[in-house]
Amino acid sequence: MNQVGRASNPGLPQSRRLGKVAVATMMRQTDGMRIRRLSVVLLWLLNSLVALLYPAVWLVGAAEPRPNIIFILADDLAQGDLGCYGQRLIQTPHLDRMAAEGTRYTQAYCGTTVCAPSRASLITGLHSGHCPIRANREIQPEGQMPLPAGTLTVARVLKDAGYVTACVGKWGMGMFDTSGSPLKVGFDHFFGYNCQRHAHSYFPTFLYNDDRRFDLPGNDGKGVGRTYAQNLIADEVLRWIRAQKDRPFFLFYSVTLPHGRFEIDDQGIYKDKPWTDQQKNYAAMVTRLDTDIGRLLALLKELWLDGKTLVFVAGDNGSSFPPSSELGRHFQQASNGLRGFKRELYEGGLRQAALARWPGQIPAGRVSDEPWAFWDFLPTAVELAGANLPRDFKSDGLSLVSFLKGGPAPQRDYFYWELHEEASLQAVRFGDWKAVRNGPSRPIELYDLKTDPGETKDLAAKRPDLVAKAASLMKTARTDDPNWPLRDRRPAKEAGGKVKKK
Ligand SMILES: [Ca+2]
Repeated sequence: MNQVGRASNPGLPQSRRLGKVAVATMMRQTDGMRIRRLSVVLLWLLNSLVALLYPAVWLVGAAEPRPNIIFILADDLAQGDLGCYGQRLIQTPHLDRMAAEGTRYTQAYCGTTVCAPSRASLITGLHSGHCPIRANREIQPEGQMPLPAGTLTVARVLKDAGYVTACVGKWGMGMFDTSGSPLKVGFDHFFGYNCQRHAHSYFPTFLYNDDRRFDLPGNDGKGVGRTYAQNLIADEVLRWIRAQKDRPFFLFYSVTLPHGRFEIDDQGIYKDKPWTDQQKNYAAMVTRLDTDIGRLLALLKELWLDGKTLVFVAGDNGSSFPPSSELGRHFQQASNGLRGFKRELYEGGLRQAALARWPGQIPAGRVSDEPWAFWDFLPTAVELAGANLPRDFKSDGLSLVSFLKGGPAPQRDYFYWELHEEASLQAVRFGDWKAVRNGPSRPIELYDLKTDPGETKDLAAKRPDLVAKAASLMKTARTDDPNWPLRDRRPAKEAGGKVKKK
């Protein structure tokens, strides 16, 4: 074919050039040679036809390759901490670029507004009216109330579908010797803090690699030390991704930044600012989160995994401090124009910073104000992985795959949340209506999020019909669980939420 090609007219399209020269050449040959040549040409034409049709065959006949899935959950990150949501004093260039290269969501809802139950909702595909963990429930001396044996998780579903899975960062849903160990609910690998209280220190005296504890000499667990834990965690994330680059993987990167205590090994670009140390530390923690996510995104590019990997970034609950606090006043980020923060079920506690990036699949630069929630993640991952769910399992969520790729958000009747800290709080959103009840004996408050996103005007007295609907949903959207009775005050024996390890 090369010889034929060189003799042809360069002005003609290659197929015509080849055909014309091939026919002219044949006429100079003997009959035997003509037949052989004709066979060659026919074979060439057949090959060309197959080559032309091959992409269509591929598109119709083969499933799309399954993407890697990374969910980065930042602890107590507020929407307003990030430049792409309006922050001006704290630098987050990588996340801002991620938003420009992907989609930014303004009404992405967490599971509920503290760490453990928000995570539990994310990984079980259940809202907090069905989830087995509906509060932070402490176990002494280390760990939190474990996920019950047999809990279905997104990690288990993906692992069974052939994904390799890891959780790196903080866990908070059961120590290694319980049914809630990350290594028993579908993760092949764990690295970091198992216990949430332990994760309050950024200079801990030890961490875990899988279930093996290792010491960090030179750390005292009290705010000073030689090893900043996030540095090890960020390095482990990169090491693990590198090791898995040839097979589909799911990474739950549960970053402790920027949760208090506000500790950092280097205040970086904020060192010389005329701010308090706490303000410098907080800004440096958010920027470190940004830098470490930037390292992860750069590695995906280096490994040519960029177009094969869906990356989510989200906060796990609203800001941990009020707008009137030292940090809130300075950074003006705690509520971002919304009401409430962590531990409350108003929008400031529930709406998270949330970005999704998957080049070629998720539209770049899109900003969506359509609501979705953490319990949608499991069905989304199931669809992307082509995985199957057990027949007797029903997620409260809906797959977001079409929405992520630029379509409308899936329609649903309502979103539901509850939280059991002091009182049992409940909230429900249907359409643009939002109802909050701060205890079973308290009145239901009603807000129109379309005209009043800051939840300032309680319309309950004007719309008893909607209050009745909310009351009905607060009853029917949940299942009773002896661990989580609806009550107005936590009994004194549970003060601090502490339970001795059995
Ligand atoms: Ca949190």
